[in-house]
Formats: sequence, structure tokens, C-alpha cells
Amino acid sequence: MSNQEYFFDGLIGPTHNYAGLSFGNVASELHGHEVANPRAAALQGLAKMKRVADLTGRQCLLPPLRRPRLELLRSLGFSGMDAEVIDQAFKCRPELLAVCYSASSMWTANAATVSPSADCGDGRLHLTPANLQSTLHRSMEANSTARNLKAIFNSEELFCVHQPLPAQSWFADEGAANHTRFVAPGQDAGLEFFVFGLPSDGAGVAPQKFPARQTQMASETVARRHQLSPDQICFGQQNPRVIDAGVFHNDVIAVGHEDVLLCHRQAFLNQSDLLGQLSKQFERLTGTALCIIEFSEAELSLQDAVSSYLFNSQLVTRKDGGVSLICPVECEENQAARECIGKVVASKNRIDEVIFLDLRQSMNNGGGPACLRLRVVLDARQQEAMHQGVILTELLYGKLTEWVCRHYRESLSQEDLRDPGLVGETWEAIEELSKILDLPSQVLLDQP
Ligand code: SUG
Repeated sequence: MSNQEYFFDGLIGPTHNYAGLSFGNVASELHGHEVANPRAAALQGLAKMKRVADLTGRQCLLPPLRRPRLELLRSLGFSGMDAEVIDQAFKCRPELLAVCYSASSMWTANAATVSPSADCGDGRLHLTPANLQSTLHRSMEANSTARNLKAIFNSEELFCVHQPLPAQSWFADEGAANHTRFVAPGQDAGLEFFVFGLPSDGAGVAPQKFPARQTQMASETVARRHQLSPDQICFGQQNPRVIDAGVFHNDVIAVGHEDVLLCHRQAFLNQSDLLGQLSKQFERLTGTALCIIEFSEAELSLQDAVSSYLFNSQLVTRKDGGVSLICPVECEENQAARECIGKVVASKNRIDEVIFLDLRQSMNNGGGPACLRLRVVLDARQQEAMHQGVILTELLYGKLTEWVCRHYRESLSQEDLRDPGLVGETWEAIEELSKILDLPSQVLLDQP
């Protein structure tokens, strides 16, 4: 079969820090203002990529976006030389300085929604970069991500990289974190499951405590843009209760891969009807059954689901055809999550192996294994046409590890963001990275 799923992980940038910027993301609030270790973060991310590359042979990466975005501070009225702008912002509104330093583009599950060409009306692979308009620090990613994706998927004949949706509350879009594609092993056409937190119908139920970051309008618009046929799409709403418990993206409470869905029994509104419909559609499309594994509140409380990130594990099909569940070490440390994993492996489906990885630097900001990767299914021509410099080989892994050790700080506090020396340091690192990845430096530095 020529269609293959590639994993594009976000290479964790040199300014990884804990600024507590994401309201509704429990870990980000809990660890806000702690001292981060950017070097350890990037090495943990690279070790995950290496592991998946060894298992699957299909690991790629997306470069970190250039930080800081001092132009944001200037547009907000801070003026003078860089050092003055930084100093004024730090004294007056340190959260704005943290925003323009955020390394949040590491969570590439939020980079875009991707529909493989087998699903799209025009036979091209469609990508809609997420506008991430619910938070200021993440909204800064959208246009730069679009530019990077255009540089990597640089053939209009084979790929269609859209502009992000309008940056307005009707269209709040967080990308693949709220989108799962199911496909029967060995088949090409898939069923795309779009999950939103806020229904367009004003009368519908919505979370009370925390914001819903994905709207129905956004999900429907992405499906329309990608030219998906009605029998290949299914829409569902997140249970507002779970958003209020800290499930800011659906991928914190559900994960799907090929013909398997692993989720909490509280994940969706009207769950049994919705999953009944999903199963029926999948069976009609593929002639095979969807395997749904649900865990009840008694097996895993919502609180344990959110703290362990069990449902943010990454499922990968290995070269030998088996499927591995890649979990954060927090799952191994949580008894209920550990027991659930035992049941997953014991149940008769293709998940036959569990791997625990230390991703604590990312986890402390609410980003687990599944947040760190974007799935892109490519056919043989697309595999050849995409930019080859982002494919993780043994050689690239070595170069990147060395680059991280040379350029990244071992610790970064909120106070450290005040150091004007950090601007040049990160700029230099990104410039060198453009050579390593063989991508134009104007693209990586986001210059005209
Ligand atoms: O958007 N955290 C990210 C975590 C994203 C996780 N991605 C998925 N679930 N797919 C967010 O909330 C925290 C940044 C800070 O507080 O410094 C942050 O942006």
C-alpha cells in the first residue's frame, strides 16, 4: 500500500517556558511561573521522535517558530530599542512579554487539520492551519505555521495548504486536536470525525467554567474546504462537563487510530447515540467494524484522565504491523491509568505494546505525546514531493541533538525573559536550524 501515515512532531524551541497562559488547561495553570528547562524539553521531544522513527520509519518534524515576536509588543505601544521594549513590557505587563516568547508551536496537533487526498474531492491533500484564536500566544502561530507548511508541502498539484479560518470567535479552530480520521487497515478512504466544544445553535449546551476552543462552524467549514463527502464525515460535540474539568481539546479525552477509538465514557455529548452513528458510518464506508474501547468514571475518574493524559497517548502502527500505545510516564505512575492500559492490551485488538516516555517538560504545559505530533497520510508521489529535509534520519537526529545542546539554555524562568541577550541567542539558533533542515532562513525567521 502506498498511502502511509507520517508523524510531524514539533521540534521544541529554545524559549520553552511556563507562563501560565492557557486558561482551562490545568497543567499550564498549575505549573505557570515555574522554571523550565528548554534543553531537556527539546531532548525529550527528540527522543520521542527517534523512538517513533525506529518503530515506524515515518517520522518528520516541523521547525519551531521564531521567537520573540517583539513586533507584537511594538504594535501594543511599547517602543524603543529591543532591550527597552523588553524592559518596559516586563515591568508593565510581563504576561505580554511571555506571550511573544511562547514556544507553543511545539504542539503540532494544533498546527492544522489534515485530510489525505483519498478523502478529498479534488484528489489533493488538504491542510487548514488552525487559527488558534482562543489564546493570544497561540494565535500568533497561525500565519507562520501556514508559511512553514507551504514550504514543506510545496506542490499545488499535490497539496492544498489553505489560509487559517477568519480569526473571529465563530471560527475558533484548534486543528487536528479536535479531528480524528478512522480508516480500515489496507484501505484508502477514511471517515473524518470532527469534534467541537461550542455548537452554532445558541440554544445548545456549552461549558460554564472554561472556554470551548473549537466551534461547530469552524469544524464544518474545514470539512467543506477539504471537499469531504457527507458519507465520510461525522460531527460530534464534546461533553461540556469535561471541558469544565480541564479537557480543553478533545485529544485529552479520546484518541483514535485506524479502526480503533479509545475514549472516556464522558467524552462526548449524547455519547452512545454519537458513537452508534460513527460505528454505522464506518461500517458502511469500509465494510468492517470500528473497535471502540471506553473507560467509565469508575475505571478512570475525569481527574485521573486529565492528570495522567492516558487519552493523549499516541497510537502508531509499527513496521511489523502491530500497534504501539505511546503513553507519558504519568500514566505509569497513576494506578487507575495503569490498569486501564492493562485492559487495552488484554482486549482483542491490534494494540499489543505499551511504551512509556518521559515528556514532563511538555506535559507540565498540558502537552502529551499526541499533542506533539501532527498526522499526515501521504501517497507515494506526495512522499517524494514533500520537503525531504524534515524527515528524521539517524543523521538528522544526531545533528539536531548537537544543535540543541549547543544553543539551548538549561533553565528559563519568567525573569530570564527580561534578558535582551535571549533575542540574539534564539535568532542565531533558528538561523542555523534553517541550514540543518535545508529550508530558507526567511521562512524560518518569518521575514518578508
Ligand atoms: O494550547 N499549552 C498548550 C497545550 C496544547 C496541547 N495540545 C493538544 N492538546 N493537542 C495549550 O493550552 C501553555 C503555555 C504556557 O502556559 O506557557 C500552552 O499553550
